Amino acid sequence: MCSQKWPSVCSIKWILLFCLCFGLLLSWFAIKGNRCHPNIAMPYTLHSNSNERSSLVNFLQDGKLPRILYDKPDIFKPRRIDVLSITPWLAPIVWNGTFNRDILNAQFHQREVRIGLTVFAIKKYVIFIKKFIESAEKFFMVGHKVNYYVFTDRVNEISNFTLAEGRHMVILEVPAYERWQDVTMRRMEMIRDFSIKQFVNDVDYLACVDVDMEFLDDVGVEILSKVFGALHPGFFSHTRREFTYERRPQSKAYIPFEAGDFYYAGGYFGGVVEEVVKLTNYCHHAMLADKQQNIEALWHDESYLNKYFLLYKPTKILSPEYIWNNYYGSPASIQTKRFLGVNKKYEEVRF
Ligand code: UD2
Repeated sequence: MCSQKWPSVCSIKWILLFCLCFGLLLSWFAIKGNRCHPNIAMPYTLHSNSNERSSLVNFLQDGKLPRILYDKPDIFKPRRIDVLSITPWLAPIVWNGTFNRDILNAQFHQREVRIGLTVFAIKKYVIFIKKFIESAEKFFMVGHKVNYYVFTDRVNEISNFTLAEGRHMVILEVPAYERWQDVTMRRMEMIRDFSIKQFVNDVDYLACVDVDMEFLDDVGVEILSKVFGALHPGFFSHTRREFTYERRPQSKAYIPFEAGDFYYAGGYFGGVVEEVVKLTNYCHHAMLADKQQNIEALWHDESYLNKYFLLYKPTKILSPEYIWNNYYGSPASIQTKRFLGVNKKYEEVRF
């Protein structure tokens, strides 16, 4: 029972209870306010007044920080356990299921990156360009700014393509070397020279690939890094000794049996333009030095590329999904074939 004296003990209890409830209500509104703004996650405590706080909110909105919902990465749940997804020098190996392209796209869109795709269609290889470009329009860097750099000796045989917004084709007329080996090796020299005089002004990244290929699934910004290469589909599960590196010590491409990380495909490398200049310059000079000694490396440009990546490790490696060939079947680890070799009869296209 309450006594009649004011303020009685009972009244004080009621006042305290009221204050407690009011306090709880205020805190609930504060929490709800913060949660409503996705860029300020709780328990982010802002040690600022309301003016500072609203200017931070404006800053975040002005920066157009993306609002993407995605699962939190779980330290104890690797996305793939059947394959190696990081090298001993901490370069990611890109496999299907290991990345979220939405997050990557948002990051690269913020930087408004421009990507160049170099491809050579010399002599009869011009027949491959149509399928190559049409499939690239469907799957290569969709939504980003892309320049196709088509090197050819047959300018008139390159048809007009309808390209999506922000995508352009640049046709570069170059000489055709007589031997197919020289055609494939001299790509290094030409990519280097055009990178220095043109690409460096046009694009941030380059991807340099073979033309007798077709895109079958998305190839996006997940491939981009300072310098990247791709695992050759025929050797990703092989031992060092089985790699078809150049084994003659006289060659600049020489790699002894005890060395080597992976066997990289000659038909896929890239990176920021400055790094592509270093890579192609190295390979071209190594090839010229060998030529003076009358040596041609076993797998031409591919042998020099493998030597380069042994000495200067790539900062990202693409799994063979990115350069598959059905000749190697369909192993379980290859969950998708993003870029596939077109069947070709060598005797028909090389001569
Ligand atoms: C492998 C490599 C290739 C290169 C070559 C060296 C892959 C998928 N391919 O392919 O990059 O290292 O071995 O021997 O890793 N080209 C022409 N006209 C020609 C000949 C070649 O345009 O007359 C261009 C074309 O872009 C072609 C590329 O050079 O895709 C490589 O030639 P290839 O495809 O005949 O070489 P291949 O299949 O032996």
